[in-house]
Amino acid sequence: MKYLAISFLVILMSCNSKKTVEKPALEEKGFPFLMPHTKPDIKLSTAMERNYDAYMGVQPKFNELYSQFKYTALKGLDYSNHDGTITRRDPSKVIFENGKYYVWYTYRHTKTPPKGADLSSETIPSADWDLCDIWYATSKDGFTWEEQGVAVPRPEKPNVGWRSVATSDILKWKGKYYLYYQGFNEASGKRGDDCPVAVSYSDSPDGPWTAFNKEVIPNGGKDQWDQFSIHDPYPLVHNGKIYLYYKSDSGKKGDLTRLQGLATADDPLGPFTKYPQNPVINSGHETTMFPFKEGIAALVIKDGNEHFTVQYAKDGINFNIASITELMPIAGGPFIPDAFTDTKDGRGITWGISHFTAVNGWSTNHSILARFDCDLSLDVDDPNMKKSQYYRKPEFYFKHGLSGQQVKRIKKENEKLSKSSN
Ligand code: AAL
Repeated sequence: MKYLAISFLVILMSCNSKKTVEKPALEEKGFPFLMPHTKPDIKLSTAMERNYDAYMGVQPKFNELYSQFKYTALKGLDYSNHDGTITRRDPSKVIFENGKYYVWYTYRHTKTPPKGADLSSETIPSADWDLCDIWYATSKDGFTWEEQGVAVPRPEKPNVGWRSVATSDILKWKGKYYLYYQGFNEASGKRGDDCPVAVSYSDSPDGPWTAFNKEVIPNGGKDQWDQFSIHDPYPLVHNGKIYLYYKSDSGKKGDLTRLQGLATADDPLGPFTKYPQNPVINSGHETTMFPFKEGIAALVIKDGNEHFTVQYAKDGINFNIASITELMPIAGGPFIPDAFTDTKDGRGITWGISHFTAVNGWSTNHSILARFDCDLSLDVDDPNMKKSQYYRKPEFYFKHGLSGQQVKRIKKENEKLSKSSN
């Protein structure tokens, strides 16, 4: 009986072995039908090498630093029927204190919309961020906001920022709060959008704020990339220091280059040391940064070869493209719970406040704040934010139509072609 069972088992195994069809060897080792999640051990093209080496996932939906962005209009803020006399723009990062969210922003309330540097005066703004103060608002949910009023007013002449204080960002350091902002000492646009960075500090996010009344991030030396403007100050705590990222406009008026630099300090009031190999990001404008894993991630928008990319630097200095996306938040100020914790395990972001400029056209030029949502977080998995196709109706594309000059150029090309064919 025992032998009968053994022989039955042998026959069964041999049948099974006949059933297993030999896997066809990858004849020419071609790329497999199902994309491997780890780099396959076959010869790859440059593009496929990059797909495995440069990104955190083989497709956007697996890439923690890829996301779409969704937008929501804020409730609670008045814009005087969008007549251009009130602007709110360039929001700070969002923090959560005293059971509510806080955001600071550039606030302008002037009798007219901006009229340009030549027509500006003590009451007529040259630009949307001229003759501004820093105001703030609070919220329980991040959608409806209650304006609290002025945080940092323009100081008296000749203190730094007497013409306008704009584009602020918040740092919490050893229990105190610091607002960094652009301090304009002339109307923006006289020479260019020229300003250093100043700072005010407080024991409470509700103030009162004391102005340091000195340039805390000075302009660069003559002919340096940041000689005229230190914009978009953006402090984080990293490697036990204050890492303050900033942008500068360099190059000729009307043909500006925007680059992102870094200055670090052990004390919020400085001295700040600029990174010797500045700029650290070759593109961007109002660049948003946040701790991610052991490094720093950046939302790089609008200007430069690498605009509309999410970038990452393990050391917070050497940035590489981590993903390519679209409809990114403009001047995004995210809610970053670990912005100031000197984390080595940055968890990322899911929402924040951004802005839209030139709302309602240039004659009533002003900006509004809005909320953005995304999934650039290690703690959230929102497949709807990881899609790579945005559908837009044809009308959206037709709004981005040809200029008169482009129509003329095409007409000339057609005439030239028809002449040459006669
Ligand atoms: C913004 C920022 C800075 C510039 C101006 C107001 O988007 O880049 O703040 O100075 O534009």
